[in-house]
Amino acid sequence: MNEKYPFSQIEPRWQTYWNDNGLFKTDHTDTRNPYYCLMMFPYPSGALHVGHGRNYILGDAVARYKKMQGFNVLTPMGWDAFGLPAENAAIKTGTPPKESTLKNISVMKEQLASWGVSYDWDRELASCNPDYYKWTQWLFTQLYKRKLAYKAEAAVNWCPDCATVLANEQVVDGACERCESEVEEKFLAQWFFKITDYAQRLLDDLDTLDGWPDRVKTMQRNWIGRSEGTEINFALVPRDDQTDPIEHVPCFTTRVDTIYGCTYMVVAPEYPALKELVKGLEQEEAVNTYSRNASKRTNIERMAEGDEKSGVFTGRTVINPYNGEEVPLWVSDYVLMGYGTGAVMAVPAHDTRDWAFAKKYTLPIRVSIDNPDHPLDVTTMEEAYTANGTLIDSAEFTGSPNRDAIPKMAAYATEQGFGESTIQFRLRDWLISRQRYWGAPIPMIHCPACGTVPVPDKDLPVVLPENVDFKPTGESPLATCEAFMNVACPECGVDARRESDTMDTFVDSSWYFLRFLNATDDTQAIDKQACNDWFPISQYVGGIEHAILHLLYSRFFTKVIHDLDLIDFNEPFAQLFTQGMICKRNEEDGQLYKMSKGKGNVVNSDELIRDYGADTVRVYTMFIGPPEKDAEWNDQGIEGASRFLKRLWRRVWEKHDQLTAAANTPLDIDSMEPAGRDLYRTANETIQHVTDAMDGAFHFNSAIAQIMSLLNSIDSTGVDDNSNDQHKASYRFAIDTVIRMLSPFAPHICEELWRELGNDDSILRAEWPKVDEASLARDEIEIIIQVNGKLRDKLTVSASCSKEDLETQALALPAVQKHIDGKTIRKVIVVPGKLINIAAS
Ligand code: ANZ
Ligand code: ZN
Repeated sequence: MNEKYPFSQIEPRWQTYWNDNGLFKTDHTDTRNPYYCLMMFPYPSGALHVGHGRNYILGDAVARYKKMQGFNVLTPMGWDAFGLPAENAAIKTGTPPKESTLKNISVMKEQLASWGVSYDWDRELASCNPDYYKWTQWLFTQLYKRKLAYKAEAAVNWCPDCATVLANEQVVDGACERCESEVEEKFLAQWFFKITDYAQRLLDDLDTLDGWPDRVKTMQRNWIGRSEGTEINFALVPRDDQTDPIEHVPCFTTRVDTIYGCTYMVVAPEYPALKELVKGLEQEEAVNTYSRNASKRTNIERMAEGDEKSGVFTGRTVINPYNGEEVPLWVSDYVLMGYGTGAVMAVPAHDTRDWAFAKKYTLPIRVSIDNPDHPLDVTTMEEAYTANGTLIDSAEFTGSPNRDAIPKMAAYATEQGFGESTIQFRLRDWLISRQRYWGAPIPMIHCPACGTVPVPDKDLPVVLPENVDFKPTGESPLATCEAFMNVACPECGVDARRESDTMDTFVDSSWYFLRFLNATDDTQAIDKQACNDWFPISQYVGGIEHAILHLLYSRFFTKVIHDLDLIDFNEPFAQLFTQGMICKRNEEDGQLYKMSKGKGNVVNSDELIRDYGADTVRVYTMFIGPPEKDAEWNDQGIEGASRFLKRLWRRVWEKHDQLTAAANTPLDIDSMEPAGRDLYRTANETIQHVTDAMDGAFHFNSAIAQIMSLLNSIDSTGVDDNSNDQHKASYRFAIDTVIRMLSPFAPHICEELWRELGNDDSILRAEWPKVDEASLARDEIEIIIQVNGKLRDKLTVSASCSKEDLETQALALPAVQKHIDGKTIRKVIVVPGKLINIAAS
């Protein structure tokens, strides 16, 4: 051992040791105390920086901690290797995606190793490998057979820059999530997964996820968007020639209570019957032009409340079934085809968007809910009244509080046969086809005779061909590859064509966590028994940006796979932890930004590890703040972590003789001198606090702070050759405690010191320290002495002082004597360790 902390020697040595000795390999057939700890698998986008590091270091610390607590910990790692980032990078550099992806994977793997982050690499998987996507494709065919995968013409979000379709979830404020170009709407035949069939289950089971952050559950609830409301048929006033394709225009409303205030109706520009409804009318051209233009705007723009409204009168009218009134039918793009029925009963007096529309086109406004405190006056109202109130001018419902009227009015619609209560979900089916190259080919075949036929199991995987021009054109690149496209129909044998679209990468990531239990198994997608033993995942760690997409799709897949009888559980992740981001201040504008290549504020971890060592980087990264919060990276901060580890190193080096001498001394509190006893107690208190901080919300920052302060106590207590054996033993205990508890954060230095102090086995197999309760008792305690409930004195006694003894001592105090003088003692109440109250009168 040398005086200087030689991190660059010890770190690679222990990394090799852990790896060679399989310390992170898990026998999953040993199901005692299973703990499945999973980090969201990364895109292999290139070198990692310290911002990424937080994620993996956090997960690694959890895994190491749980191992020391005696859990059989499973920590696998894989690569979300298909998809746009890899493909766009490949387009930029000209190297084929496969090549660049595999290269990135090996770079990142080395980086993870250099951080001392350890995984069971025997289970490694990459979604772009045929032995993985074979099973993604197989799952697709299973969904197809269950009618949960279907192809349909649909208005889709189209990113002109990426030249591909995007899922709704990938459109952020009307722009492509990846390249930020404005998203357009297109009509194309696309593949969908019927996630809407699972909407209610996805919603209900959120209530069982006690280990998830509330805000993630709320985001999922809002995304699923369940609305209870009423569907009401407005009869179409027929045209003279009776050529209408429909008799009614049904609308969905959550506010049937406002129906007597309905003054017009609006349909979406894409309303299927619309063209027919206006055929031959004077309004025909205006309506058709309007509909064509509306499709250029995104749903988000169209729904925005502040957005300038536009629309046209269709020339048709409909009848409000509650009061028989004829109201005009308009078309406007603030009504969306994808929600409800694509038609809205408009109540400008009580709905903000209807108000804006009615004002713009001077349509009538009629109040049907009054504000009991300030009666409304249409002529002076400045905005819609959206609060609750009492129904007015609403026939037999007049006078009812509006909320109470909703069920009554819905029941009335059912009675009269023109409507009913219904439930709407905002959740749409999941569009999974992509006109891109770097993805799992959709395993379907189009046969001129049989139609669409799934690729039989024996022909899977449908291998993604290499040597394809993968630059996006809007057409699927695979369609240009004749060798790939031509195939015999598996049912009738005639010449057929393969599906040329690939799958959204979110499909790959919706089931990978199941595959870690049988990553190399070529006989089945999922090992049911092993999954049943290990799921739900004990701890899933990832970014909040996945709160909706990945987590919702994974929950959906888990339910489908459950229904396919391939697993027995319904939810994949018992505990979810979403870590905050590492940010860095921009030197020019002083603003904090998320650390990213794009912002040019990346701190390279390789250099830091070279200069300070991985343990220092790890300790700083975990010390930077509560892990669920964003944190600011500060280059000076790392110095503090560095000084701490150097000090620990030096202490063990300096006190090596005393520490070794105490190796086999059994601890005996009673024969410790006060200083040794205090240190022993402090060490035990620290164990308690650190364990609490780790178990709760992974507050590793406060855990590390506690460990640092224990080292301070060690230093102020000190030890030397003249110290007695029990003092040395206490000192050794405190140092051992620091080393054990610090090892999840700074594993290399702790492993080194642990061995240096005479332990033969890895610190990973050491036990997490347990609190010695007996040590927590203070030697001397202060007792409050009251007479008739009033504080009269205090007494310092030994903690083991008996009740009787205490009473005798208290009664002897001059201050007590003074107050009981001449009185009779009625009762003495002793609250052990706290107070004595003497009742005297
Ligand atoms: C009349 C009404 C009066 C409404 C009122 C609201 C307030 P949530 O809660 O999100 O489900 N709506 C229905 N279908 C629509 C569509 N396809 N596009 C745009 N808007 C649509 O919203 C339900 C409400 O949104 C419905 O209730 C309907 O307007 C509107 F004072 O009906 B309401
Ligand atoms: Zn056929």
